[in-house]
Amino acid sequence: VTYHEDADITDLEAFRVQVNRENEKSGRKLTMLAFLIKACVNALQRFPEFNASIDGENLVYKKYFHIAFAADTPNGLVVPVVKNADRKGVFEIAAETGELAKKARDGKLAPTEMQGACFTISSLGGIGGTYFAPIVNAPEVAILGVNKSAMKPVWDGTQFVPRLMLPLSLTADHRVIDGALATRFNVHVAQLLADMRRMML
Ligand code: CAO
Repeated sequence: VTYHEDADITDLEAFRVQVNRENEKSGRKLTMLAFLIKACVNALQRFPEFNASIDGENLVYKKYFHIAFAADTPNGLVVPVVKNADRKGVFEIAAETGELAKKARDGKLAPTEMQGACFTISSLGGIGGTYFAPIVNAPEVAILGVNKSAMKPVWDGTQFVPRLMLPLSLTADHRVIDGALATRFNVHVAQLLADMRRMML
């Protein structure tokens, strides 16, 4: 089943642009994908049911956090893996996803760089789309789809204000994850993206 949520990334995107401007000379760059990976790791820690895989009749809970991301290449879709993403900062993750995506496009990914993921993110945000229903990358039990953020009028209780909204689509295997839990996971990810200070809570 796929569950949809919009995350208000107005402040996060402003922060990302500001930090990238500050680091222009060093060549280091933050991407929205890196923040998404960090937010998902936090959500997997909060909701361990998502950090699991189905092995025959057994459900295996993972204590590590390997996050896969879909990469579009001239030879089709490949899914490289950022290992131990919980132990890496956003700059490190952004650099690693950049390197893995380049290797993927060049057809140079080693099999070990595409194995062992706990959870997958499929980001079409650089291309477009409003929402989509990604298919779970078995034996994982959930995948997060992301589309292009857009400025939308959001009611703040007094007036409509323009906010940058990021569409999230979480597909979860209903044999393992109920709808209430999936929606809690989505809400948590959206809250983290709306205010990254929540990562410290
Ligand atoms: N909303 C709006 N803009 C976004 C965005 C989003 N959600 N995500 C990225 N962008 C912007 C980026 O900011 C970037 O602009 P700047 O260069 O000005 O910063 C631009 O789009 C290009 O981003 P990108 O997509 O090249 O880079 P990325 O790090 O966001 O993503 C990767 C890397 C590998 C995920 C991406 O290149 C890719 O291959 N996406 C396709 C995945 C796919 O095919 N999924 C479907 C699989 S089937 O389920």
